[in-house]
Amino acid sequence: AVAIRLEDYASAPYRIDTVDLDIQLNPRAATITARLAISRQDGTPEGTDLVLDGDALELFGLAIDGLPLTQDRYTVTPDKLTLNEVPTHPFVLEIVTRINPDANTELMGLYRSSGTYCTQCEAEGFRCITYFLDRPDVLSVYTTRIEARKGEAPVLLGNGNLIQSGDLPGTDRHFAVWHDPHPKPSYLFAMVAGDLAHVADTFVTSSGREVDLKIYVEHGRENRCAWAMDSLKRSMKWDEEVFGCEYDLDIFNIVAVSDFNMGAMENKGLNIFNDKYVLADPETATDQDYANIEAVIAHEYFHNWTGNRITCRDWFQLCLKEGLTVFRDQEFSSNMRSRPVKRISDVRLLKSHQFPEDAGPLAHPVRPRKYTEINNFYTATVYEKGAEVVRMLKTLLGPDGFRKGMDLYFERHDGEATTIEAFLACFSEATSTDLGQFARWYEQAGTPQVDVKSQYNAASGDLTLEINQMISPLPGQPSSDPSVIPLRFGLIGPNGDDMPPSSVTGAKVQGDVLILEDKTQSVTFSGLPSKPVLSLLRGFSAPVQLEAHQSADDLLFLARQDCDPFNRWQALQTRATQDLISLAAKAVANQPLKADPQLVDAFGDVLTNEDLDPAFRALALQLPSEADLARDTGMNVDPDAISAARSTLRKALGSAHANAFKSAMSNRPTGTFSPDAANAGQRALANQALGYYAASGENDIEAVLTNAFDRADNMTDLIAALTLLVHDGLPSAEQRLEAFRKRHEDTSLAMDKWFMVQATAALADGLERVKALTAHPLFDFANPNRVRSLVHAFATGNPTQFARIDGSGFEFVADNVIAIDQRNPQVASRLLTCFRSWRAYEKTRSAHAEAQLLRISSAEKLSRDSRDIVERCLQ
Ligand code: B3K
Ligand code: ZN
Repeated sequence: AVAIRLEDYASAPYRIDTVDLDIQLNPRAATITARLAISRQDGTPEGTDLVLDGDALELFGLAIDGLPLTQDRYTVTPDKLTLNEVPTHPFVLEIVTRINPDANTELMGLYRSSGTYCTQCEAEGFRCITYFLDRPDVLSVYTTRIEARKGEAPVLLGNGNLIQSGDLPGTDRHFAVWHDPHPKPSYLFAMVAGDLAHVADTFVTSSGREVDLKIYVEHGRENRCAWAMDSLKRSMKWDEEVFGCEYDLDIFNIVAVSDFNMGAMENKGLNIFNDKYVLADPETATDQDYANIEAVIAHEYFHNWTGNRITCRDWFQLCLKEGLTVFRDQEFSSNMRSRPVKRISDVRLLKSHQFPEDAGPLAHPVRPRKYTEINNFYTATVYEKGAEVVRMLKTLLGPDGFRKGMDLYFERHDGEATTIEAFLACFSEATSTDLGQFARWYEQAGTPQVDVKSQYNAASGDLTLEINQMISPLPGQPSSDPSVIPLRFGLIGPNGDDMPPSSVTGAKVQGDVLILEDKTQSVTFSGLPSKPVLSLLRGFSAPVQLEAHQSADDLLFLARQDCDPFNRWQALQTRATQDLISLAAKAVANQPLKADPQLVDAFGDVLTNEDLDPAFRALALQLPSEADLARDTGMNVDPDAISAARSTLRKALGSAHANAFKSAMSNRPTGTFSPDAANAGQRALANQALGYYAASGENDIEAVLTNAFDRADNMTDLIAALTLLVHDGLPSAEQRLEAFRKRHEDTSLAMDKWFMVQATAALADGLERVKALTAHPLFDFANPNRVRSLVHAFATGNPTQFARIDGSGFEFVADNVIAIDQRNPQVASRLLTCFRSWRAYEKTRSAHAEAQLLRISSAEKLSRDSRDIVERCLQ
């Protein structure tokens, strides 16, 4: 496959001002007639060929201004339709194509999910429906006529507003015509047709327009939409209040489908969602599910301005809409919930997903410069690191400067397909700031490592920091230039209060933020009467890996005293990570393992500190994951040793604080279930405590867990108890798994959890259990959620079984990649990324992993998606 490069960008030679689609739906043969109003762009020479994109289409008709084209006027290849002798004046091109929705297993373009016709066009799915200039800088006004059998699809939905509908007399068919007045790229096109129920509500915008809101679901699921609807209304209000963005159509529709390659899709006025991010009730959804629904509903809604009104010029600019929109949804959730808790959760996600990506063979800049398959670039780097870059911009410019830049961006680029340069120029002009060096955050891959050594001079009262930044060499990036790093700091005095320095030299300072710009910098704080404890990178003010060389005592001091909640959390994590990594090294050397008693005490303090928010305590009690520890170990990773280290500390904590955990685990919210942050936080702490009690060695553990399972009245508590029973391999696990299955077998999203609990059990026969589950009657390779809940969950959430020393875990996942790739390349290539850190394993495991990657790469008929990932992994 050929690489597409940013430097080769050229605008399209033709424009398509309007698109009229007529879609005749039938399960195995849908006929699409597209009428495209085409004209030459200024500067395009007369006679330039018109080259349209297509993907596995059957062409049934081709006409220009009503006259059928003779065969010599065009050529068709599997992915292109080329017209020659193109009229010099504007013309209408009519194209008739036929596709088979039922045979579409890739879930790109037009397909059916449980009988409902739906579409997915981002990034390049529109070309699976008709021939088109399928690129984001071609903006057109769409009118869509949909026709289907009335019994099969009583509901017909398109983008924009419904302008006409009716029955076709003498037939069993009916139709609807939708018109979207906003010019949009083809990737935002959508249609849905099916037998769906809906819930309805309204929202009055700031200028007083009433918008009809509807959420469409399969019949019988209407009572699980309330939270999604509530989240939508809160998002609409928030975007008006915080960004001045008002909704711009009279209708906003959401459709939930059960077969979807990713989370959701922001099609103009017609968002299509994986039902996992819509459906919730206390019986089947966890608190985390509720929080995710709130965030994804907001994210897709926010795209209406950042993505749809202003879109990307080309796919290299993906972070222009994604990073910015993730930042916006993170801010929304922070306002709805606890800001520190949200920040800690987001940073956990960044470090566990993005940092490893950025340190291995799949590393790429936030704005990549080349790709062979764009679907492989919907990554944690583009999304999550992209959001961090926007957050740093806000830190550097301040809230007012940031808002000025955003306002200018909306004003200047509304209705355009634009670039990162244009985005940054708005901030630069609005605040008169040079962002030249800042732009490197978009250009360079890799996580900057920031090393800080400090020295206090008691005689002068000076504290001097020697600060170094660097990015380790990466494939294709042997060297790098220094980044602008906003480093939020505090200097904490012995009583726990921040000590303000009288002056700072050696770096720019804005309030409590040091702005690092050079590879090495020496920064001096003066006027400090005693030696402070340094609190650096407060709030995780930049996506860097900080090494501040702090003593164990200083870290424990910060964990207890820092006024910045993020750093309080981070200090204990750092301290625990150090201890766990040294325990793992002992495990490798077959030495006895014993947890550090000081650390055990520090965790006890968090548990019993009633001044802290329960949600914060729940997070602070959570040990770094095995994947986090593997990442921080660097090379020669032995997952068994890491697991042994982690269970040693868990047991030590459980037994040292068994009584405190026992009382915390029974402190649950009472009364009617509410998914709000306060109630969810209380449940999180109680279940975290239950988990530690399960590790305490007390003799009533099994009774405590079965009791927790049996009396749980919501999914959060139920799945927490079930997870512990299964993961600890307790005898009553099987019976409770069976009870769960009986209760929830008709609820697919709940059964995903049942599969996932078993997939992530680190038991000696974990792999055999997962293999057996692939033959379970409820397992279905065609359903992406089910595949993710079993195979993907195993590969990413069961590190010891995935990386079994005999290589059988890798082999199982590789078998699945190869099999799934035949039907759904996007799901397969995503699964394949679980091998990306293969070189970091100790040599036996890395050899097994390499063998599997080589086997995948030599498989016959590998998709472009999987081929791209496997080749980059092996490079
Ligand atoms: N924009 C979509 C993602 C599309 C993925 C295409 N492979 C959802 C989102 O980020 O909001
Ligand atoms: Zn998005």
